[in-house]
Amino acid sequence: TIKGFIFDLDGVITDTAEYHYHAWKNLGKKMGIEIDREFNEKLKGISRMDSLERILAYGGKADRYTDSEKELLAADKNGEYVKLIEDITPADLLPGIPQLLLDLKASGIKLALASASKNGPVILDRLGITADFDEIVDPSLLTKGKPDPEIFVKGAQQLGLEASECIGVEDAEAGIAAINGAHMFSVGVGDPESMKEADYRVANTSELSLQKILEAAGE
Ligand code: G16
Ligand code: MG
Repeated sequence: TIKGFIFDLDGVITDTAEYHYHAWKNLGKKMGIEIDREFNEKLKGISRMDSLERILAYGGKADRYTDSEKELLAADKNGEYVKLIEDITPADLLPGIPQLLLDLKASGIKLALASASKNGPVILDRLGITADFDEIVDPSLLTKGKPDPEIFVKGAQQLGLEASECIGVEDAEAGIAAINGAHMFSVGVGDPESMKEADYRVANTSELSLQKILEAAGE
């Protein structure tokens, strides 16, 4: 039986994926690297420094900057991102998420957050849903980021549950790979092509229904 849901944050609970995109796009411009939406799909769920490395490799500038310059570039991007998330309110919960959280609570299913974002706890607070989560995986303690399963494995451990008792929800290719690698049932939100590895897919969060997900997972 399913006893836990492990959620990605950006692009699933709220649309901060869009803010990450804008902040990376602007940083890319400063470095002479054009970031479009297609390439941005490869950044979703990827940690801040790993994202920067991917962008530099994509722009053919992998060996152009020292480690301390890269730290400054990542801090520059985060500075813009932190400004963009300042105005988040509970109204920024994506459609379908408030109802899903209510249904999960009514069913006694425990919740964990598995976000690669170091800004995750602040965003949950601004959305007013910190108390809904039983556990938050601290991304600074991970040895490997998504697509490695570690963040979802830890989420289940923190909830005191087996992987087979948990469902993971993601909007990123790397995130679905991480859930599948943790041997959990994966729910993918978004473009069918990038979500093709998910066990169950919806086009957007408004289609997320606890009953349908549990049925799809064989409950
Ligand atoms: C998120 C985003 C990524 C971002 C990462 C790190 O992961 O999808 O684009 O690079 O967090 O965020 P920060 O720079 O705030 O630490 P997730 O796992 O919530 O989708
Ligand atoms: Mg995401």
